[in-house]
Amino acid sequence: MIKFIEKAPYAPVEYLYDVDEILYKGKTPFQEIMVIRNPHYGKMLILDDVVQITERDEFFYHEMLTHVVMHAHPAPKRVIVIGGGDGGVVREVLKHQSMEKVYFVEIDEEVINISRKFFPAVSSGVDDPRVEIKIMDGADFIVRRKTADIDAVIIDSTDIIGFARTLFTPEFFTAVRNCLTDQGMFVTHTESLHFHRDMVIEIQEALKNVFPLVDLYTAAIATYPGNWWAFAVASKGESPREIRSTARVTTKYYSHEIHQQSFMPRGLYEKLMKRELDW
Ligand code: AG3
Repeated sequence: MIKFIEKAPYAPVEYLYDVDEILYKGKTPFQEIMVIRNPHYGKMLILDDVVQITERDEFFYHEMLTHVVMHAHPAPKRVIVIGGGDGGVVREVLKHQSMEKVYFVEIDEEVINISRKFFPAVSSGVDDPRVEIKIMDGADFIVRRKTADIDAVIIDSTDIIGFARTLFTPEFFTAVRNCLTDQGMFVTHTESLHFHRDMVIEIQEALKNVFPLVDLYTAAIATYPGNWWAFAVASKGESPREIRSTARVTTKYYSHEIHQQSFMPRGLYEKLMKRELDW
């Protein structure tokens, strides 16, 4: 049987997947795109040899990346999604009836096209009339915006290397803050607490230089290295731990209870930030 090996960025491990079939392989100016089928996970989208989504478990990541900030806001209307060309976050954002406008900013148009073809259940929202697709660098899009009218900015980038790095600079975080409303929320994935702990801490610290309130929640993602995946969330003062939205969305994993349980207990968070965890 053919195998696919992910050499996890910044982690001393490799993940070996059985491959039933290679469905697509192609190159864009930005990266190599591959779609394979695995007996358990179903179709898998792979960019530069790194697993991005699988049919079987994508909803854990997309729901947890999207719904925490979308429920911490009373009624989000205008959202910017950066990256996530597969459309998973856009699909989740559109479940909120308050939504009027989604700016979907993806640097590589091919990821959107391939996802439309191979992952229609994930990209189902990208052609919704409320969605405006922008094919460009997300950092440029944010820096050029001059109005503070966005309720949530959601970063769904590839790993924090290569071209995704521009989305993790102090300048970028400042530009994000400037385009958010007073109740606006920012969220990004920040890799794994096991393998990338320094990065998790550094992003928390960088956000604290820009935002009055910064917090961290986690979710278990089977196909990402380290599996215990961390999300950084920042706001101008409103706590993301609180649920303010009255929206009723249909999800497979996210719930209000999971929202509250996903945040890192304060004691553990303090220890993490002081670099005192001994594991
Ligand atoms: N974005 C985060 C992918 C990180 C995966 N890392 C890894 N496998 N080493 C996923 C995009 C899904 N919309």
